[in-house]
Amino acid sequence: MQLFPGFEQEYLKRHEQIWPELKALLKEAGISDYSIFLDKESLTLFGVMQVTDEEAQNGLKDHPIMKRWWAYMKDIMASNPDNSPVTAPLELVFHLE
Ligand code: RM4
Repeated sequence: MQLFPGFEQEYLKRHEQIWPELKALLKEAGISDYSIFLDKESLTLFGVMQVTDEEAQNGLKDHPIMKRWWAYMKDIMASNPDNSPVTAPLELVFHLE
């Protein structure tokens, strides 16, 4: 994902104050150990999460809470016309368990 310049603190603040209902929704969709890292130079955001239920995760994009969060976030990060964040898949090149 891509953050707009000057919104580093605001992005942090919004996630420190993440809505409890969004947190619950993500967990219900089988998401855990969800971290987002910021590359301060490029302002690229890297999300890493465990997903136990791919189907439930795919259904998130149509959920009203998810849609409300994306609408709330679109002023500070690159977004698609449906307000979902612009994302690019990352290729796993190494993993140590
Ligand atoms: C991000 C972005 C993601 C969401 C997290 C919680 O800024 O909106 O889609 O999963 O917040």
